[in-house]
Amino acid sequence: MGNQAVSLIGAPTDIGAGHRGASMGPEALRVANLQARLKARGIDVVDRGNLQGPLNPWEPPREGYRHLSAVVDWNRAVYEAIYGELSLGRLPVMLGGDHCLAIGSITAVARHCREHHKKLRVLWLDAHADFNTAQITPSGNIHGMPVACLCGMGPEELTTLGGSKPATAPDVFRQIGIRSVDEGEKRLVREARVSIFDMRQIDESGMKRVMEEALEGVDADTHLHVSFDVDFLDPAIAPGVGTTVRGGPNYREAQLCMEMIADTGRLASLDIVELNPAFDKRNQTAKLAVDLVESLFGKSTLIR
Ligand code: 6HN
Ligand code: MN
Ligand code: MN
Ligand code: MN
Repeated sequence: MGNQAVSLIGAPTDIGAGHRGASMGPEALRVANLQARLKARGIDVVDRGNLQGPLNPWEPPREGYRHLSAVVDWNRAVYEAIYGELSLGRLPVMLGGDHCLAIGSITAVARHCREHHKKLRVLWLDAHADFNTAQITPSGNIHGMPVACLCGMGPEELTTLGGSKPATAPDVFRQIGIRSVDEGEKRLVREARVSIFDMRQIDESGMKRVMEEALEGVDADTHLHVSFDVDFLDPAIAPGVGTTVRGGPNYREAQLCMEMIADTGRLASLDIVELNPAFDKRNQTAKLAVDLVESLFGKSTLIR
C-alpha cells in the first residue's frame, strides 16, 4: 500500500443532520493530524482543503426533507470533487460533514467503477441503516437516507446526481455495526435485501467472521469503498457524534474491522462522517478515528 496517492477533501457541513456540529469534523480530523499520520506510512497525501456550500438555515422539514436544496448543493460539490480525484487515479478521503454527503461520494465512486469495469463493494460502518425515505423518516434529516437514495429511492435531485438512476444497487452494500433502525426503515431494508451485519451478529459470530463474510468476493477487480460513520463505534470510546447509540464495537473490534479491510489491499475510497466536535472531549473521537484510519491504511499489517 506504500505508493498510494491519497487526497483529503473537507466537506464542512451538518446540512443533513439532526444536531449542529458535524460541520467542524474536517478541521477536527486535521487537528488530530490525519495527514501527517498517513504520510508517516509512506503514503503521498494531499489536503485539497474544504469544499464550499450553503450555510445551515436550520429549518423544519418540508414534504419529508430538511434542507433538501442545500443538501443537493453540497452533494453536487462532493460528487464533482470525488469524481475528479478518482479520475486522477487518487484515493479520495471525504472528511465530513454528515452522512448525507455519501450520496455524492458514492455516486461518484459508482460512476468511476462503471467507467473502469470495476465491481463496487461498499462497507457501511454505522449504528444506523440510513435507509429512510420522505414517507417513513421520523426526522426528515437526510443523513438518515443516503443508502436509500443511492439505491434510487429518494428525491430526483439526489437519486440522479450522477446522470443515471439508480446510482447503485442494494447488493453492493454490506452494513456493519447496525443497532438502530426505524420501524418503516426495517421493512424497506428487508424488501431491498440489504446485507446487514448487526451488533447481535457481531456478538454471536465475532467481528472476524462478520468481516470475512462482508469481504467475501472482494477481488482484484473490486473497488472497495468504506463509508465510516463514526457513530459505528461504541459511545464509551467515541462520544463525539450527534447520534450516539449504546452497544457498538469496542476499540479492538473496530481495529480488527479496519485491519481486515486493509488486508484485502482493495480500499479505493473512504468517507469519514458524522464526527461532531461539539459533542467530543479533547478531540478524543477525532484522534480515535485517525487511529482507525491508520489501520485501514495498513498500519498494523507491518508487525505481523
Ligand atoms: N446517521 N434513523 C434516524 C433518522 O433520523 O433517520 C437517525 C439517522 C442517523 C443518520 O447517523 O448518519
Ligand atoms: Mn480507480
Ligand atoms: Mn450514517
Ligand atoms: Mn449513524
